[in-house]
Amino acid sequence: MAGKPPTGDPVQDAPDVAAPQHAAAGLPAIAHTLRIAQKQMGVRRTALTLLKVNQKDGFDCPGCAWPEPDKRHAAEFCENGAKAVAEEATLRRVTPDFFAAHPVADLATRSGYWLGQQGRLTHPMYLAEGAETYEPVTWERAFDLIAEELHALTSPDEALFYTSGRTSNEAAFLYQLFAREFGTNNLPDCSNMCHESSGSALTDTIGVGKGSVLLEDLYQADLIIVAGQNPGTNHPRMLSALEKAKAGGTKIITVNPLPEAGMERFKNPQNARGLAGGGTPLTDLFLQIRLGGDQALFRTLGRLVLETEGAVDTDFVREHTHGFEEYERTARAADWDETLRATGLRREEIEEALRMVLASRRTVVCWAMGLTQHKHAVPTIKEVVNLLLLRGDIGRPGAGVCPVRGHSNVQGDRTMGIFERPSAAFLDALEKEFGFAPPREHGLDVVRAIRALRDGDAKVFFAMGGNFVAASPDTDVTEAAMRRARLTVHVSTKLNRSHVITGARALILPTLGRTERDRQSGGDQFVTVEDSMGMVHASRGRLEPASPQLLSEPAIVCRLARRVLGTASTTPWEEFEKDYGTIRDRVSRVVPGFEDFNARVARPGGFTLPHAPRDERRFPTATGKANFTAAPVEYPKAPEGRLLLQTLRSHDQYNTTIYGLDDRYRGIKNGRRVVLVHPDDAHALGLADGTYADLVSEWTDGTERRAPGFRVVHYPTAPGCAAAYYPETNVLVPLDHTADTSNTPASKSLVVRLEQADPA
Ligand SMILES: Nc1nc2c(c(=O)[nH]1)N[C@H]1C(S)=C(S)[C@@H](COP(=O)(O)OP(=O)(O)OC[C@H]3O[C@@H](n4cnc5c(=O)[nH]c(N)nc54)[C@H](O)[C@@H]3O)O[C@H]1N2
Ligand SMILES: Nc1nc2c(c(=O)[nH]1)N[C@H]1C(S)=C(S)[C@@H](COP(=O)(O)OP(=O)(O)OC[C@H]3O[C@@H](n4cnc5c(=O)[nH]c(N)nc54)[C@H](O)[C@@H]3O)O[C@H]1N2
Ligand SMILES: [Mo]
Repeated sequence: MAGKPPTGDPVQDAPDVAAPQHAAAGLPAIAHTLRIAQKQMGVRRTALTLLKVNQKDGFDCPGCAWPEPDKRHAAEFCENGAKAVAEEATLRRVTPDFFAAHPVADLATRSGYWLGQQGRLTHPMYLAEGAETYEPVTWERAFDLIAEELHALTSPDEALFYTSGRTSNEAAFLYQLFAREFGTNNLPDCSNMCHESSGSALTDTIGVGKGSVLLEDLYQADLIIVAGQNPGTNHPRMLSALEKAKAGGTKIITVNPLPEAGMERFKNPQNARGLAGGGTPLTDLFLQIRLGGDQALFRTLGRLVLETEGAVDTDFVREHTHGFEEYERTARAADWDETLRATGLRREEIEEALRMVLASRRTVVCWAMGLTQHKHAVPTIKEVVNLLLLRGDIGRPGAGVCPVRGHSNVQGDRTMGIFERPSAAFLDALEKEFGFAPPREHGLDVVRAIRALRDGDAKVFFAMGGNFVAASPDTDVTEAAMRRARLTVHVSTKLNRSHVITGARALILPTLGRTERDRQSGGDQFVTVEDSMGMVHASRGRLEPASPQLLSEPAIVCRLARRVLGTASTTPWEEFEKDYGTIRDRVSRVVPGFEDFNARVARPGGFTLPHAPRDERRFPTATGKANFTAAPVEYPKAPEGRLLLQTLRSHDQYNTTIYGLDDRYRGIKNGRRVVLVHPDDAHALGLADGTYADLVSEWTDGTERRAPGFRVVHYPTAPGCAAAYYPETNVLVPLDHTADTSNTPASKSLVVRLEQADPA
């Protein structure tokens, strides 16, 4: 069973636990970075590579999607960005000899950590039907095999084309074009598991599914609320922005069940105060909320604003919004008892937050997975919007919504058309530019794609990056579904679990990473990306590719498209492969905001995409106004003797890529199978610190899922709310446990019981 720790693995998961820390970054971060980087890359390559991260002539950091400030430090550099770079620029290699020595059945017993640590993939590899090992294959043969399986399908909708969020704009644009010329909108992506709830909520309420602030706005804000996000680990460069904002007098409210070190105090490695001194305290008010209590919190803040004389921006509400009366009626009925139950907060804490909201003339709300991965994620984010609308805090400097994206180009991929539910306008533009009739019927997202594989309705699974099997919910169901496929194909840089849980036939197609030079017959190429704030800029790799066999992602799509579509396609795939500038010319005619793409991206720093609510207070919604909404308040409840469990990231991982076994800020060392439990809950359950327990999730249909052998850690989380790392706990997330509307797996609120177990 997938929930079991892998056995054939030399890695020993034996957690050591110390007290959590209260500050992030500082000298230990630099020391830790250099240790990991030099282990992977050696000293010289470490220095050369890390100097090029996020520089104007360098490559975009494959870490996170946080934007680069205009004036860059020589090392605009953060610990976890450096780890992401080291992971890609490693000198270790996974060659055909490696595969010959390791049958797939053996690889399937290894941990994701071990697989990733083997190094970069060097050759296209093929696992034939019934074969025990992957064998090297030529690129031509690989494309033939894919074409053969795609042509054998009864309908193009039996194929799935997944994307992870590191793919460049150019590759993403070609990939969706290929899928649609082939005949399907089945373009599930990691966003479906990530910020889909933000996209849904923002599209309905403000008309644009993206954040409405730029870095400058954070510096100008009077108040920044950071809810459901752990930037110290996942967006470390955001801490520099928060530090700068604080220096200008900004106040910060943090809303989180966990006291995360990064939000407590930041020791900026870029300055002396950060390195030697005590650092900057960031959070002014910490609201230690129960999991999923945010909708109730924002609803009550809205109610209190409504009840305060002169607190509502009535001009803005009258001119720019729709649905105020119904919202007002609903919000005024919000009741303290329910709010306190849902949030676990004290009334005085919420009243203190209200005072800070009222004292602020410009408020920004930032959030990430703590808000998006709940059953009621979409209404929760809409409730954030309600509060901002009341105060007129959208579409003016220093104020707005700031969903902080994950993967470095996940936002750009969506802009380029990686979406299973494309707008008619986008399809019309494609049709006009390329002269074919794109399919109009909507395609499958991640959860529906898994169901289609499970039920035999999808037969070919193609992934442009990512680690679908490990990142998706309900590991056992997902793995069984994947094994039913006729063919699974992964365009990848590193070995991962998705390469060893395969369909009848499988291919691994190795590709260039961000850090690597991309040479085509038309000369050296660069690609472009869009960050979390809608800024588009170029990314150029400098390192020699990990192997001469690698093809770039755009080249892979172009060759695949030519082989699969043949003369049926009049798209100039050969020209696209030669010169990515010709792809950008097409993008500029299909995607709004990209006019004159090549010229504008040539400017240092790139350009900012238009955003109607931000730029002109125009709200392209169905009503033509910004919409207040009035959904009933929901929050997750755990029966007696059960806890709510969130699945989250440690400090030493990038999603399913594990860099190491430590979670420094939380005081965890040398192990990942830990469950953080409030001491009162642990005592009530009779679980001493250091005992081992199985995590058993209970689902409404009566089924149970088990992840065995987690070390219980007494931890200052909100009472009733436990935490454990993803992806080890994905086995616990039922496939049907998803957010309403966005269909995002609700990975932050599982009902679990802890069963005492013998130590592993
Ligand atoms: N180093 C590193 N960087 C990364 C990643 C990585 O794995 N490693 N992943 C990237 C990706 S794809 C993404 S999407 C982002 C993820 O960035 P985050 O969203 O910061 O990632 P998580 O670890 O899932 O953390 C969720 C945070 O929300 C809190 N939280 C959980 N539930 C709730 C809730 O109900 N209410 C509130 N208010 N808070 C809650 C948790 O305690 C935790 O602090 O990071 C990106 N950057
Ligand atoms: N339980 C639970 N599940 C979750 C989450 C959670 O919080 N809890 N978070 C969800 C979120 S927010 C996300 S975004 C998803 C992540 O889902 P994915 O994006 O699918 O997963 P990653 O682990 O980021 O993918 C890592 C793999 O990408 C490949 N790769 C890396 N760089 C490149 C590149 O440049 N090109 C190509 N082609 N391949 C590359 C490598 O082979 C590596 O093994 O997981 C989701 N799953
Ligand atoms: Mo994500």
